[in-house]
Amino acid sequence: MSNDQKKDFLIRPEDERGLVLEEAKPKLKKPPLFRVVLLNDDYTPMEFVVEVLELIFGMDRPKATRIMLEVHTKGKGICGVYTYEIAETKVAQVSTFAQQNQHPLLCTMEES
Ligand code: TYC
Repeated sequence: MSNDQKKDFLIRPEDERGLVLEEAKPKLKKPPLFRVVLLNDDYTPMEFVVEVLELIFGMDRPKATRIMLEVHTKGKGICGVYTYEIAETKVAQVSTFAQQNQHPLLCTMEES
């Protein structure tokens, strides 16, 4: 029997003590992302939409105005991309704020 064959019968000290450590597998997955989308309507004032974009999505006035006009002309526009719970919270904040001010503004989310 060769020396290599003999080695196959040896129990390594760590196995003998029932302790086998596996190498850690880094398995963090990126979370799914969701676009928060604002929809156009004929009644919500432009100034109110700009305020929503500033207050809830942290945009400065020039960006908020640009996104509002994009929604106004194209029918919808993306306000931001977030993980599920943050997107859900943004949608709820927009809806609550619009209802409190009696505007029909609609906001939805879609998976990116
Ligand atoms: N279309 C609206 C108006 O003319 C303005 C508006 C813009 C409404 C964006 C909703 O998401 C919206 N007053």
